[in-house]
Formats: sequence, structure tokens, C-alpha cells
Amino acid sequence: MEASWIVAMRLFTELKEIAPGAVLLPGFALSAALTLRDGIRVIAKEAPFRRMSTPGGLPMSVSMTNCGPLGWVTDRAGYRYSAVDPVSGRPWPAMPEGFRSLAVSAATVAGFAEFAPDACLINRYAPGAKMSPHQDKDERDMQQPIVSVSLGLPAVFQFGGLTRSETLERIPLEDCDVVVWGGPARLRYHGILPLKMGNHPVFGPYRYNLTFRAAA
Ligand code: MD3
Ligand code: FE
Repeated sequence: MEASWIVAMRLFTELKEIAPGAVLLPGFALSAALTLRDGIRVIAKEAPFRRMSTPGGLPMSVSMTNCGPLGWVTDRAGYRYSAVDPVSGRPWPAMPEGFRSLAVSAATVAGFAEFAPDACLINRYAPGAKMSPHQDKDERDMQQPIVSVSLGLPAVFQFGGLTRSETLERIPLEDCDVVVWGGPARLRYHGILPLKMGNHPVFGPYRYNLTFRAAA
């Protein structure tokens, strides 16, 4: 990205450091919301949302799909990134340029100018869906951040430490919030409490979360 654009973006982007390495950009995805909704719709036509199984064999409550060269998958064989959608046997849908540029802009403003995502996991939460505390450690380079984009219904994010036993802080995540998780925050435990019922004017009865990752 051109240097003068980065300087200009820093002037009008609110940055909140919620922890060392974790930068919240409130509402950063607002101008992209309809593009994201339409993109998710196109991606889900090609690679439908599905509830994947954990290695233990239980279905996750969150429905997932992916776009980009690699997609995150889980089944009896474990957690991994795959270039093909195991449901169709075909490559994941391409990452729309509007998705990629949003994530790269957010990472750049937060101090990660070299971020080059090759995977975008799309999570869909219906009321009651949750994500138990876990670490994201299936990516090759932990120096690269993860960029998360929250869309639709609000959720309560749980933020722990580098071990499972540490206490979890609760952080509300709202529609169009973007968070860049890098540096010392990259391997912290995190989760999402069960989603409360609601209706969002653009995203309906769901919360979506996009996570952009440099996986390979
Ligand atoms: C902190 N997703 O897909 S996004 C996930 O809202 C995941 O769907 C949650 O955790 C969701 O793996 C949380 C916020 C998030 C994403 C990745 C992180 C926080 C993170 C990686 C490291 C530390
Ligand atoms: Fe995660």
C-alpha cells in the first residue's frame, strides 16, 4: 500500500489497543458491510456453510465455510488447512478483492504492513452457537497476525492468556468491528459465548465472523 494512503488512513481510523498486540478498529468494516454480505452469499452458494466435526467426532455449533487459496477444516483426522473443500472436492471460492483489501488495510493501520492472507475462514453463529476457548496454532508463521471482522449480531468475546487455566476477560464485539491479533496476543486463548437471539437489518438472525490468516 502506498505510504501516503497509510498516513491518511491512520488519521481517520480509531485504534484501541485492547491488549499488547491486539488492536480493535471499531466500525472499520462499516463501508464494506454490503460488499461483505453479498460476497458471503456468493461464496456460500459455491461452498455452503456446514457444521464440521471436531477430531472427537462432535459437530461444532458454528457453521463454517472458507474462501481463498486455503481453507480451515476439521474432521476425525484433525484440524488443518486444505486447498479443496472436502464437501465438493473443488478448490475454495476465490477471496474477493474487497475482502482481501479490507483485511490488508486493517493490518497495515495496526502496524502489520506485510500481511498477506491466503485463507479466510467464515464463521456463522445462529442463536446459541458458541466457540469454546482455544488457540489458533494451525498456521505456519506466528509472526503474521490474524485479522477478524465481526458482522451482524453482537457477541461476547472471551480473551484469556497463553495457557488454558488463565482467567477469561469478556470483550463485546459489535457489527463491523475489526480486530488485528498479532505479536504477544497471537497465541492467547479465546472464544465466543453463546450468541443471543436477535435480528440485524443487514445480516438477519446471525453473527458472521471472518478471520483472515496467513496459513501457508
Ligand atoms: C485471538 N473465531 O475462527 S474472532 C476462530 O468470533 C475464532 O468467530 C472467533 O476464534 C469468532 O478461530 C473469534 C477473534 C479472534 C480470532 C483469532 C484470534 C481472536 C484471536 C487468534 C489469536 C488470538
Ligand atoms: Fe480462534
